[in-house]
Amino acid sequence: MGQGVLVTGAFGQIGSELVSALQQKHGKEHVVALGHHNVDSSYDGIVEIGEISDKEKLESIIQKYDVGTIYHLVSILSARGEQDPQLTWNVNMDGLKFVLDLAVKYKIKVFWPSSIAAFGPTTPRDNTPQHTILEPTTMYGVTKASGELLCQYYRLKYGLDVRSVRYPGLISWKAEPGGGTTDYAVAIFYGAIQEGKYTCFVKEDTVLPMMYMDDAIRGTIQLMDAPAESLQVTTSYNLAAISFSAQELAQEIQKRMALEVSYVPDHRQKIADSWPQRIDDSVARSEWGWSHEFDLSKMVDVMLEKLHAKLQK
Ligand code: AKB
Repeated sequence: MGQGVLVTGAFGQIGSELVSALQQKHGKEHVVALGHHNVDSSYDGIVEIGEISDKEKLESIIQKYDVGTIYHLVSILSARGEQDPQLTWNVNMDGLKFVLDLAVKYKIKVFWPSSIAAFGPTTPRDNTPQHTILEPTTMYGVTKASGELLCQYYRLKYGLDVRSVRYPGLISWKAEPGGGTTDYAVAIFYGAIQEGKYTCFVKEDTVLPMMYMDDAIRGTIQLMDAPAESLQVTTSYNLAAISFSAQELAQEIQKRMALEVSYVPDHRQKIADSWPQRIDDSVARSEWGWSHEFDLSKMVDVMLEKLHAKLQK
């Protein structure tokens, strides 16, 4: 297997943190960050610029760096996806298909993120089981449910080693998310620190599954390191950490600083209402040892500390 590790969407919310973890694990000389317009100029490592629709470019990168593993993160998220469903399908599905085809050709191991968005209003909302109904009602969710099946197909048909999790809303301070429904759980920290107030675009009693980014990165790498024989799920693993309402998050911040929150639900409320509130991730816990470290209180502590420092610079 090639030593190179390619990360697509490398400068997005997950990519910015996954790339540095992978650099530490594999060495900077083996990790290639593929971005398009939003490349971080302070980034220290190998960068390639290109669109995920450029299959030839992707293939030349694989050859140039002897890529043996791809973390394919490029994705248009749920709220933005509703503004341009066609683009969302093209980016999310065509990009994935290119990556899977090249992975078969070059015998590459693949990580691809699914999401709680693969679920829909007919899915049990509490303790959502690993194997359940996937009838998403957003285009983003449609690409996640379809992507899961496509990955499974490549695994069964071509023996491709492709691994995947259903991420909940991810909370981080380094790079801001963009175009997602769970973005309020990050934006509220910026509002708190910069203005002492925040207008939340979902109702106060909206409960969604969330996770602090460090847990997500650790879990992702842990899944990729797990022995193939221990992995029985052929689509994507449910992955959970904490579930809280928008109001519970606000109150946890208010225990530490002054914050005024108003709730003005917009079109994203409907998306949030179509997703589960709590996920049962016991299969991931038993098959490859997943466990989270950050509860709500610890996550709020670290978010406030890190963001304060970042915004003061
Ligand atoms: C979104 O809100 O679209 C994403 C997700 C849950 O996949 N954060």
